[in-house]
Amino acid sequence: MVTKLRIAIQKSGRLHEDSIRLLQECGIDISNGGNKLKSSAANFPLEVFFLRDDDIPQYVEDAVADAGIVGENVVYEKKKQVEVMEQLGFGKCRLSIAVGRNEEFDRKQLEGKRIATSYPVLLQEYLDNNKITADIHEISGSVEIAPGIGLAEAICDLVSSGSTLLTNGLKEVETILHSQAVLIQNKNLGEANRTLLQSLLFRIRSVKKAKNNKYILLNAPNDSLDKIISLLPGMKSPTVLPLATSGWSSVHSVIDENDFWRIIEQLKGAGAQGILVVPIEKMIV
Ligand code: PRT
Ligand code: ZN
Repeated sequence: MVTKLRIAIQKSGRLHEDSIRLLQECGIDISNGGNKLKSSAANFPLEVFFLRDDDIPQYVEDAVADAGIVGENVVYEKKKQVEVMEQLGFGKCRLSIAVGRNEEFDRKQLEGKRIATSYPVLLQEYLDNNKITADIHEISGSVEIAPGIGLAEAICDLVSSGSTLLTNGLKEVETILHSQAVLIQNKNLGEANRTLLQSLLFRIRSVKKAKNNKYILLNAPNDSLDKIISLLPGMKSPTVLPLATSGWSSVHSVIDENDFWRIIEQLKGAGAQGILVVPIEKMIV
């Protein structure tokens, strides 16, 4: 029997599409599930299980799936025996404490208060670390309405844009955890599946690296080449090709997108013209 890597992703919800997209960017063809529980990739020995995100760490710990894609918030709340392999750069949010918009806040004011949350384990850790005793009310959804209906004085919930807090008259006062989607793996993978997962991870890292980098092309007068090359070190060193117009060269390199905005003025100041910045699909370093 051919070995297949089994990976669990969210069936529907905030991480579903980005998880499918990441696999597709890794060159892996899978349908997005529909009503199915699982789907096999056409061109990689991979089977994808579609599950509720909360269940993914357990399935990976139990080796029903070899690996999974899930938020760090879920991984650290569930405390399952799984290994976090890689942050994936999507599903970013934070687990925060929020109180009524008009309340003064000091950590110590949480003492003896009721705090509503779906993350009792992470909240308890935060309270213990800060030597606060409070009453945790675990609720599974719509945590943000708890203060308004008199169930709690504070909440501990995921925040991304902050608009849910705003519309419920709350303000974010403490961040307990910064979270994003991660790739997790079973701790006792067999040799064959470990090798397959390493090859998937290699692809994921190439895709991630490509996203942060851009291919840059520009024209430069030859007497500025030293300066421009020092600004654009690239993967090894830039490619420099002569232009048809004498005294000019074309310089090609790879640049971190954030660095581009920092050095653009210096490139122009050094005489660079016709600067093009284009996306890179995969980057193997
Ligand atoms: O059905 P299933 O159990 O699989 O899904 P779910 O409903 O439990 O999870 P889902 O799809 O809502 O979220 C999946 C994961 O996305 C979470 O575990 C986080 O890792 C990540 N994520 C990123 C978020 C958010 N951003 C987020 N903003 N998860 C939830 N929210 C909620 C938050 O709980 C609050 O209700 O969005 C609201 C706040 O958003 P803002 O933009 O108003 O601040
Ligand atoms: Zn869930």
